[in-house]
Amino acid sequence: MKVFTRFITSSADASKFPPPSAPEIAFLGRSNVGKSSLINSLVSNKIAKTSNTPGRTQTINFFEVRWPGRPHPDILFADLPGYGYARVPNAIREQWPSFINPYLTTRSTLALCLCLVDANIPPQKSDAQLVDFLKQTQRPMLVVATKADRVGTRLQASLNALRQGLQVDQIVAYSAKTGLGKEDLWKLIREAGERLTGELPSLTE
Ligand SMILES: Nc1nc2c(ncn2[C@@H]2O[C@H](COP(=O)(O)OP(=O)(O)OP(=O)(O)O)[C@@H](O)[C@H]2O)c(=O)[nH]1
Ligand SMILES: [Mg+2]
Repeated sequence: MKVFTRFITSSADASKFPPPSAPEIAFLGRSNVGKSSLINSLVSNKIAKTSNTPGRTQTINFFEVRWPGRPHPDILFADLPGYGYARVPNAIREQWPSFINPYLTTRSTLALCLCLVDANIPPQKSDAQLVDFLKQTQRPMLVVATKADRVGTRLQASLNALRQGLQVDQIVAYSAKTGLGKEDLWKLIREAGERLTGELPSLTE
């Protein structure tokens, strides 16, 4: 079954975020790790702009996701600007504390923070910092290892290294190219949404 997706708004200013409504899933991670590609893969639609140029997404882009036949959005996706890329202009790096930290700490409908890390590279300090920050905020969080299609036979070893380096119990391996992990991740997203709102309709009906 296909979900309906629609871009809602793009904002760099906490006062202009859409009013909290459906449970929200935040996509976080270093520039170029595959945040926008992951959103597109989940909804089978090229709705979020992807690019080979790191730092392309510079505001929080909100998308609504609606199951067929439902009157209101079931879930919102928030595509956040990437961090940790040296060539991202200072102005953007400085925005992190001013609007991303408040978003992560105060957004009432934030149901799950997906922390994306590249499955092909060892744990990075900036990723560990984000994971630690989210642990402190006590927001529900899940690490997703992206671009798993490129890792080949080293995947398990790579996931173990990430789990250890980031000090987390669970990592979902994902490939926007092959769809690996898509079913598992949707299940975890739905469960996170349901913790806020009660039961969501089945996607496989
Ligand atoms: N092989 C492979 N390439 C991927 C995958 N996901 C993303 N990419 C590629 O990685 C690059 C960056 O992807 P984006 O989705 O734009 O990354 P982003 O995290 O949104 O980047 P910023 O918005 O700049 O922070 C693009 O060239 C994608 O095609 C994947 O699962 N497999
Ligand atoms: Mg992006």
